[in-house]
Amino acid sequence: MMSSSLRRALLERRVSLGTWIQIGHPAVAEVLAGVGFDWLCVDCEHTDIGPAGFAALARGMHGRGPVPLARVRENDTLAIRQVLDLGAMGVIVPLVNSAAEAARAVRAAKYPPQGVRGFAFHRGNDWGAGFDAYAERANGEIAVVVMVESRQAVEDIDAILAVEGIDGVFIGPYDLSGSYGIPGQTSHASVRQACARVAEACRQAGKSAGVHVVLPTPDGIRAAIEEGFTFVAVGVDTVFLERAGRTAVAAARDAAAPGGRQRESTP
Ligand code: 3PY
Ligand code: MG
Repeated sequence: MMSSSLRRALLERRVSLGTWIQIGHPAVAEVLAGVGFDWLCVDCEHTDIGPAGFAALARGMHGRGPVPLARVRENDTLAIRQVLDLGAMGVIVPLVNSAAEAARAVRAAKYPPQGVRGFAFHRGNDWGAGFDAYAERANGEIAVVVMVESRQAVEDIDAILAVEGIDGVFIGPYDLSGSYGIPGQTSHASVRQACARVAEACRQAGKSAGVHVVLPTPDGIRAAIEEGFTFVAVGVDTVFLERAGRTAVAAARDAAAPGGRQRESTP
């Protein structure tokens, strides 16, 4: 998917599927960039992935298809500017609780006059070789998505969505459940109601409704899309690795067992 088409897909509320990278090695980006996701989001909030790690992952994705996104470590001007300069074509900003905080994220991500992002030569504009073209397109192509992860954000959802420059919101189900006093109970009725409220507000505002299906199942993805979510993060690299590892070891032990038993019973 082209980065310009990701922002368009968000605003047209077309379904896009991505996943989450928490392992800061470029091989992970190279592998996941080849499996068919529309976008890959590097998690700089809950990992040790800093700017250099993000750049290495973005290089791993380069030219392979998915749009590179970053979940920045916090709603901070420098954190947002750095990942954009390093090649992110969208930011996902955690823990945004109000319209004022959403406006702050937009300002950091947009060049003047809409925002305060500084101009420079950087990886995103081919170290200056593509300065003019990048400067002209950046505000229109870079996606700004803020995370709804608290009861307060759910209550303020209409005001958050009304902020110009916000292309969509993205629910972090774990923080959201924590905010309702039931950490980890992402299927609890209060969390489900909050998700439904956010999805409906996005539909009315004509902006993208995003959600992270951290432990993905076909039913979970189908339910999210039926609920109105259009920007869906499917799993996490670590979850894929853990699941595949368990499946492989279970299969290997199964395959090894008869032979083992046979060997033991052979005189
Ligand atoms: C959460 O569930 O809080 C998240 O941030 C998932 O990405
Ligand atoms: Mg979170």
